Amino acid sequence: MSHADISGCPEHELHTQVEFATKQLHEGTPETEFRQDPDRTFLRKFFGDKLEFPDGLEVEIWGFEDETSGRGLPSPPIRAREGEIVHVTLQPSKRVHTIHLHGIEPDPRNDGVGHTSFEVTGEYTYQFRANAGVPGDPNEGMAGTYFYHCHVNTVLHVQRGMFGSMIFDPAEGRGKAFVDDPVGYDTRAETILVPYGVDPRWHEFIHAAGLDGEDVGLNDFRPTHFYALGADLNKPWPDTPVKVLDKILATARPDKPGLLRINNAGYIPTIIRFNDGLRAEVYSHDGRALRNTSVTPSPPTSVTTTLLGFGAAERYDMRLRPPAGARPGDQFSVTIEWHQWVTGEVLGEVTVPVEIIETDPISVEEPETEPDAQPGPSPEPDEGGPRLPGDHPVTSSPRRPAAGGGSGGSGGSAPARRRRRRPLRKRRKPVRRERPRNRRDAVRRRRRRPRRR
Ligand SMILES: [Cu+2]
Repeated sequence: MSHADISGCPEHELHTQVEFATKQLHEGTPETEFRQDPDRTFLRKFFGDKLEFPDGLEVEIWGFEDETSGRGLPSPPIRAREGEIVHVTLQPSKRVHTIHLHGIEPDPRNDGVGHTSFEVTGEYTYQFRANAGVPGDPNEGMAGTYFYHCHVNTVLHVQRGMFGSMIFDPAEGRGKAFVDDPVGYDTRAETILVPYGVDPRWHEFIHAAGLDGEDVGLNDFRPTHFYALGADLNKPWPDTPVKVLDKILATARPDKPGLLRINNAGYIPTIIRFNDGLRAEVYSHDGRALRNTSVTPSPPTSVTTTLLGFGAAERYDMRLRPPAGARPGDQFSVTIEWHQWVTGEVLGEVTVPVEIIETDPISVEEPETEPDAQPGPSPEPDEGGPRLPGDHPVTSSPRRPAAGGGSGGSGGSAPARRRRRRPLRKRRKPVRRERPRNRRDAVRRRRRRPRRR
């Protein structure tokens, strides 16, 4: 490494990593070094406000808002594509904060870890390029789900609400989860779930509580209210103050499954169960696709489960796999449990319904199909970016079970809701099937006809 003479170099002009590491700012409003033209820009302004949760809890939340999001929890997502240069501009308001781009590992200036770089007073633009994936390469590619949060007095500021999710798509956009995703997903059924529990006592602390060495109780996190935060990622970010999931969407098509991204924002052990025969095919952990690295190139792999355990800030991405024979309108559910660190006691539980959306016909495993029906229209190719609500109507259920907070029932350590053993069949709809492609295919299909009911 070349010699760097830092004597006389102003603190805001530390050009090399050596200079930066040896004479960094403690706090300030530095320029973004090596600034490039961004492909995506995001503004994150600090706010502090009392927000009301669906169960009536009202606590002061600190968070980030952009030009249009309003003050809400979680903070709006950051979403970009592999290969793009991303700028995230933080305006911390009165006190110092940072944005830590958790799991991305940019250079120290742009990582947002305050005590190893700087805390931001007036404004700073974090810059990074979303690392592009290479098929079969476990060391390249950023497509996946990440967590961004303030890294000043971190445990307190994150609990206060200074967090949001980051999602990176492969270069071509939504529809595939990563560069060589062998399955892809139905973009109409993509959901982010952010488990979060509130310890109301922590929402009374001041900005720097505990930093001077006094014991304010930051070693004692006792959440009493629990939420399935999150949103349907195919719709504009909700404008409700506290965004709780009232449902998660899935499909009945194995070749075009629904996608669930889970980004844990809690501190205590968190268990997620998939109920009623629904299973999670996990293909990514902490923003990295699972791969079989015993061979090169390393093909993608996955693990199918009905149970997932989470630590703080941990992410799992999964394809939702309902049982064979599931149909549009069927309902399943996902249950989040928060466990006491030591005793393992379940402190809180929230169940979110999972709903199967209408999809185009599928040519297998549908015995009640009318054989002469014409195929329906194909789904439009996805151009990336959210669609407007209404573009893709979602089947709603008149017998929807209690939502994970959407109707105000998510708070507190409510008694466990009973899980149905069988999925609830709302209604039966004729499922159209593709025309037989050739005579052999037609014969094969006719043989199945006696199974019709
Ligand atoms: Cu902060």
